[in-house]
Amino acid sequence: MRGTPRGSGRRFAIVFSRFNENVTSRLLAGANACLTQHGVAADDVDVISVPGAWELPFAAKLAAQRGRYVAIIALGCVIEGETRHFDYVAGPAADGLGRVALDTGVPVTLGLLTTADLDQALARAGGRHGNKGWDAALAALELADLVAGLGGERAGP
Ligand code: INI
Repeated sequence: MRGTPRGSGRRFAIVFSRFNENVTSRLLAGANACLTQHGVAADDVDVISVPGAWELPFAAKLAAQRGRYVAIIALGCVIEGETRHFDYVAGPAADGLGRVALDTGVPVTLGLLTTADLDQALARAGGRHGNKGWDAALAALELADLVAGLGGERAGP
């Protein structure tokens, strides 16, 4: 089985980190463009903004607990600096987002860039390596359809 990215009538949340906003705003544009192109109405997308990637799992959990979204798209950008802050933010943010999906049953897709420098990040936010916001939105569309097909059916007790 494979989900089809059908967006019409489906409601999505985007959890959006403002840290490195010159990059994350491009991820957001990519995610929104992908959802629109696949039939999602603008009114069916809620953008929940948080200060940094560290806060993404918490916001994603709040969104999942609302029970109104078929999937959640997480967008952020962690750039390696001179300190070990990167290690304490990037891995836990990604792990936390995965845990939210498994704990709540609502798909959470990962549009979290973890790069060595700004150039690498921009290249993946609408540059020569595509747009990871678009990719995360496409994965959310597919997973939402998979949930509708697999999760919505119960064979028996
Ligand atoms: N948050 C990011 O999203 N990206 C970063 O590169 C980053 N760096 O490098 O520090 C970052 N830190 C902030 C963190 O996510 C929290 O918002 C902050 O620690 C407050 O809890």
